[in-house]
Amino acid sequence: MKKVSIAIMSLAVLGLVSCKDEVKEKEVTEEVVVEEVTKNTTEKVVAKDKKLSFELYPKSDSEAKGKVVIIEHEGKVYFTAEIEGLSEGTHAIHLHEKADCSSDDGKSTGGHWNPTFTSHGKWGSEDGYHLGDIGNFEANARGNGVIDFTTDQWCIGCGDEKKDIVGKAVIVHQGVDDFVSQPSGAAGARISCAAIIQ
Ligand SMILES: [Cu+2]
Ligand SMILES: [Zn+2]
Repeated sequence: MKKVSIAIMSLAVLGLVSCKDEVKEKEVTEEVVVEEVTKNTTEKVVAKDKKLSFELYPKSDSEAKGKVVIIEHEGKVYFTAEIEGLSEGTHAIHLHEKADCSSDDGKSTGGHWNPTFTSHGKWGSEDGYHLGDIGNFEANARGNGVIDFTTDQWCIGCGDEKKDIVGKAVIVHQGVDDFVSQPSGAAGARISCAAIIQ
């Protein structure tokens, strides 16, 4: 009886090992294929790039929702957010310090992500800016807005706390970031929220 169960167990272990190998082989093949395809297109994504995509959910009784895609490619991070259900006009968008969208007003995400302990401001300003200070974008008459943002000052999951955006949140505001008011640009209610989780 014992012998039989040992035989079955070792079969099971063998089965596991060969499954793992198959998965690995598949991954490698896929990487090669994707890279070959990208050589012939303008597409930025190759299999070794880090990519996150997630939803923005309405907060503060708004209808603002959307999709965020973040890709790290050769040392640069490409951030794209597509948002709908906005009021027409200018809205602020930031990274806030905690990936916690649990509260109805989005305040569970804390203040702006500011790992370099500077003052709030316009991205690139000599007077300082938070690493979460993405800025403003426009929503059209139908309430749709898109923002594209690229930087080499972020990373996805690199573990450097002065660069790593994993564990932070994306917040869209009802109002405009004035780039002056401290500590957050007086951008009003937090109307949409997404947690950046790997
Ligand atoms: Cu904000
Ligand atoms: Zn800020």
